[in-house]
Amino acid sequence: MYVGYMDTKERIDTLVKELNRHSYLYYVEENPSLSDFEYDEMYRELKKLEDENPSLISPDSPTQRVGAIGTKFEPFKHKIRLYSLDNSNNYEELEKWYERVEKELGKSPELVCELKIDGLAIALTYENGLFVRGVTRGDGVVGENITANLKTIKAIPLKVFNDEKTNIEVRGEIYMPKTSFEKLNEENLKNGEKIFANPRNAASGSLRQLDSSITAKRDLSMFCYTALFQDNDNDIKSHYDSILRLKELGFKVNPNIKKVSNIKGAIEYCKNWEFKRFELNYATDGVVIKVNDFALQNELGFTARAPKWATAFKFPPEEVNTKLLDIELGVGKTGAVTPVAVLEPVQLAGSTVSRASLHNFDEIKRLDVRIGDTVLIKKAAEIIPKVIKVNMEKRENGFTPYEPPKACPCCDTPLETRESEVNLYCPNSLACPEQIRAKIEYWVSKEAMDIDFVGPSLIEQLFDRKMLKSPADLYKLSQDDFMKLDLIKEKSASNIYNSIQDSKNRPLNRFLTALSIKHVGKETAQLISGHFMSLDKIYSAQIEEISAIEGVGEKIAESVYEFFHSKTSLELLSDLASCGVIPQSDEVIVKSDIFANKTFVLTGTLKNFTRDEASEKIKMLGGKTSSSVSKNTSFVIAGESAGSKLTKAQNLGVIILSEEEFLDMLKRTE
Ligand code: 3BD
Repeated sequence: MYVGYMDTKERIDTLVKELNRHSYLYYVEENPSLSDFEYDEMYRELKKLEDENPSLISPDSPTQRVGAIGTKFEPFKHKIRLYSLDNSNNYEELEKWYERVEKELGKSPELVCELKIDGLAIALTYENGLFVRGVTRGDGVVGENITANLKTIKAIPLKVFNDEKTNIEVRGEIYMPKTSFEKLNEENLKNGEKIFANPRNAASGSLRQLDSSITAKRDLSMFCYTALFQDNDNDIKSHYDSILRLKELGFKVNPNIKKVSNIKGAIEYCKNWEFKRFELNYATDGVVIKVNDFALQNELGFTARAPKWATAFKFPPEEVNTKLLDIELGVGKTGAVTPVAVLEPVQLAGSTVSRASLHNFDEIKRLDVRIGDTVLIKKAAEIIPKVIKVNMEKRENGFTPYEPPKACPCCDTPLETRESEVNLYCPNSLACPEQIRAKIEYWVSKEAMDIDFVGPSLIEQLFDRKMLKSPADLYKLSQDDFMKLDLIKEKSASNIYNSIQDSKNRPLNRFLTALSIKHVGKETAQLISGHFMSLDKIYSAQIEEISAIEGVGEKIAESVYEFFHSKTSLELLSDLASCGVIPQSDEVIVKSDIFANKTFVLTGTLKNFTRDEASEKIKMLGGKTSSSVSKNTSFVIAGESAGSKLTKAQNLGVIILSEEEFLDMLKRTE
């Protein structure tokens, strides 16, 4: 209990310090030190104390990050203007820039290279160590005051570290991590809200909210790249050292900054990052190259709009415009008919692109994509690029709106829509050749039965020669059959044959995945196979039993039940079984080793599990089970009406657990 004023003040100070320290570790260092739960616990305590003692709220308290709702953003004239950056579009221009610098200075200066973050430029002002104002770049002279929104960004410190006297303006780039951007769009799509074209637009849209509680919900972050010290009593003499100082003060700076001795080193840096940048979780569009030494920067000075001591090397764009030549239709393993954009080939992020995803027909309608249009395509996290926008300026009168197909492009069966799904489906799942081919293709894939030597082109050949009509047929083919195909000699025929035969006893979860049951992907298959442990039990399960598995809903359960009660799937399953394709029980995945070297004996009737389920749990946690009690037994779990094993355990002094105690033990491992 904290009764006295001083006690409360001290406690509030401690909580603010601790919470800010953890927030720093989480959002700036990206190296969490506390669980969300522990953080929330402390946050709640602080909030309660502050509510009771409003006069003790400190400006850097984490509770001060969510502010009020504004009516508009006030313009703010920057104390020191924000310059632009000149660009260099290729290495030749970079070399020319450096030559001019060398000529002006009469020597070859050291440079600093940093990734150019594709976000929004802003300026943060700190007075006496406290964050007082954040303003957008605007036109470099006047921006908008968005302090309330910026305060919600946890990577922005409300107070600098250990230096109460710091008066500083920090500039940098606000961005949204790529993964957060994708997640936001997925949710927005579901909720019928705005879809952002790229992380930059998403960050901008999030910062432009008048209600800062909306901004607070968006995952935004900031990399800082300029420090303007208002007090001139510092001894920082170079850009690189100023970045180190920013880091010391608690700001997030990009870790990929590098000093190089000349332009050669800078070009090497650009080449190094041109493709590696795609592995980063934030968008970059180039490299900023700066003369390191402040004295030399001063000597070079500025043009009307940009410093002469810096230049931006632009990466070839990740998004590019090209012409949509056609919309092709594909039929997937579930019968979903999906549109694919056929494009005039263009270079994008290092490769030639001639096809892009259009998702589904709703997407075509939403974007109003028409054949002949110039479209913006982009390489997303997936390998296949997608069409994100139509360039309406290049729209011509003759381009007509796209009409979705009425019939299957493969078997001409009329297409169907399904409740609450956006796709069009070919209902001819048993006879539509494309669907069958796609199912077999999936059967052999890495995620399913993982049959190494069989790929799409082999399947196509077998399929075209009518040697393959279902996955079961794979197991009926001989080595000689494969040698009838183009370019297949004895050695590879034997590899193909063996890799197919080797897949006969794959674990149940893979087998279940490979069946292409509607709504059952890899993860769901794991849940189901982990629960039932055998194909027979899945066969005979009722819908209720399937939907009772955590993570498996009604819709999935119905689909599984339907599959195992349809005549054609039962034929496939019996065909597979007669070929010797018999899945094995999944291996128990050991989640932890807290029961390592512990042997359990189960006795009596348990209320919450079957014996099998209980031993499953024990094995998952690294323990062993045995059927008889000895002095090596670690625990006996005694259920209802336990008999002789319990007595023996009592005689040997083995620890006896009730079912409740065992449950309690399991709970603590979650
Ligand atoms: C970055 C200017 C200087 C201090 C002027 C050399 C133009 C956006 O990662 N350094 C960076 C980045 C941007 C920068 C400078 N260093 N200026 C920099 C920058 N690492 N993105 N920019 N900017 C910031 C801009 N923004 C909007 C409209 C026009 N220009």
